[in-house]
Amino acid sequence: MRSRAPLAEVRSWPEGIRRRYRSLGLWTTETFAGFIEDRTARFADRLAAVGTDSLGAQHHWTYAELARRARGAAVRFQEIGVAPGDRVVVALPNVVEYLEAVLGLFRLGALPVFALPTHREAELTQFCTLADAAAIVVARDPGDADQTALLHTVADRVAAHGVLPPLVVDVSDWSRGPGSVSPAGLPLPAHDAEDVAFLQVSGGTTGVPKLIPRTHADYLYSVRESARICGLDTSTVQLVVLPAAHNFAMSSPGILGVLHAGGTVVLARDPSPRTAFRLIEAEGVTHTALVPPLAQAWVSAARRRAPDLGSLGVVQVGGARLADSVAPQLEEVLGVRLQQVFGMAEGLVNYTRADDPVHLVHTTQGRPISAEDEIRVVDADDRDVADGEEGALLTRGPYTIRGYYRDPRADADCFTADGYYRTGDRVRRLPSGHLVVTGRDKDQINRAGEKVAVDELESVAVAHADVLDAVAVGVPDDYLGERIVLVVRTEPGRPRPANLLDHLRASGLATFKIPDEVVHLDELPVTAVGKNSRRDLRRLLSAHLAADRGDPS
Ligand code: OOB
Repeated sequence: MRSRAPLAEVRSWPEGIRRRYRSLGLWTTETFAGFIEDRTARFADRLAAVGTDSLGAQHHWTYAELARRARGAAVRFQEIGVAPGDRVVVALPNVVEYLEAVLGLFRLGALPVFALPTHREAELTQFCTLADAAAIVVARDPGDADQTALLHTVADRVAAHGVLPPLVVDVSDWSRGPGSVSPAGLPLPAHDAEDVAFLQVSGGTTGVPKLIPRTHADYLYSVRESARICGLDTSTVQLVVLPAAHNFAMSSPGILGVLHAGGTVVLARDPSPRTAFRLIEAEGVTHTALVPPLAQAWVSAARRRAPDLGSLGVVQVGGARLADSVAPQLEEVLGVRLQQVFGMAEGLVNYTRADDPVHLVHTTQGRPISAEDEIRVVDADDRDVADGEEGALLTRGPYTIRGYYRDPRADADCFTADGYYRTGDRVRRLPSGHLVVTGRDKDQINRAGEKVAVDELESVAVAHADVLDAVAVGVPDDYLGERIVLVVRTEPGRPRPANLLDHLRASGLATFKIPDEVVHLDELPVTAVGKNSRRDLRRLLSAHLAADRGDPS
């Protein structure tokens, strides 16, 4: 039988820099397994988590219960053959078993690979193959034939890459069963805190999403600092409406920040204002994190319904640019303090601070977590620009990766020779250190905070027999920030491919990558060297769409 490969080598920080982070006390010897044991013992009787399981039953778990379940999950994984060091793809919605499974994997010493529940065959195959995953964890819906087919397809595609297909672990059996065993003696995994603890997925600028290796030491540093900056303590009740596996919901300060501080995590199964407002009232929620479109949806729903949001103190907004005009409305209508968050799964996270002047909170995306975060804003030749001027954002620091997982080409493109990560974002830095996000260099669409690599979508579109060429562009949208418009060129005189959207769906792309609109053109604008010109296309589309709306030109 073929066996799983050990974790591949990852590009790490130079030894001198590692020593510096250790000696400054930023990196400690704490590992995730130790973190879980320590916090669950320290806060044993406090309420840790509230949410529904995948079959719809409500749960309220104390920290002691969470510890028992994490150990139980660790044993379940161990019994089916998952070993410390193995990678396990987690593809779960915001159900309580997510916490059970993830903490269980950490407790065992296996490495979660954090997929999103909206990822489909294309992405899941990529993650399982690249990570050589021992298992994939899902909440199986017995009535959903598509999901069963999807898991078979993933197994087949992974096998076609010469990799052992992952075992499928169905967490919906967990709540149905008699409850898991509680082995007191489960040993702590023998990990070094500077080992990789898990893999997260990048939004991706080229091809399918890349995997991001994060270590215990770097990530737990960002968790502790985030919890401190955001003022979390045992009285914090954090509502999680964004996908739990996204970096924002996980650690900015997110679920892990709350567990670090001894507060309560409330998982919302869906992000609608109706569900969220009900949970805020019922559970006395104090904090939550939203992407800009949700923030806007909450503001308009709150105007209509006047819910009781009295307990809610802070609403964080991040993942995409919040319009300056929405910021004051949000504070006024929801009766909360806004905190802007500009982060990335690769590392760097910026927060506006509680004592920042209002205009900075309303118009900037915050400043970095750490004095050790190195920020450069550069021109096209990588020369630093002056504060206040726009440029490309480069960064390195104690919790920003130095390389992706098994992707040397992406490493060459996305990191400078001296280890700075090229974020692909355009920013202005103010003298106070606050960053204003002004745009983006990367070929990516940010649809409601979800990132879509344009070339991934385009390559699937051109695989359709009747499509000669395709270009995906993000078109400004009042609600989504950007919506996905796919422009296709077809053979003149031939009928337009009617089933293009079906073709895209059938290819197994994540649901959020499916275009909002398809536009057919006989010719695509090209640059001087004959490449498709996204800029001209964007301009052409804006004019086209403005004309459709009847806007004055
Ligand atoms: C967060 O992480 P990712 O990895 O999904 O996406 C990172 C990218 C950034 O490079 C930037 O392009 C965009 O998302 N972004 C923002 C933003 N926050 C993220 N663009 C403008 N304004 C903002 N406030 O999205 C993420 C990770 C941790 C915390 C928060 C967000």
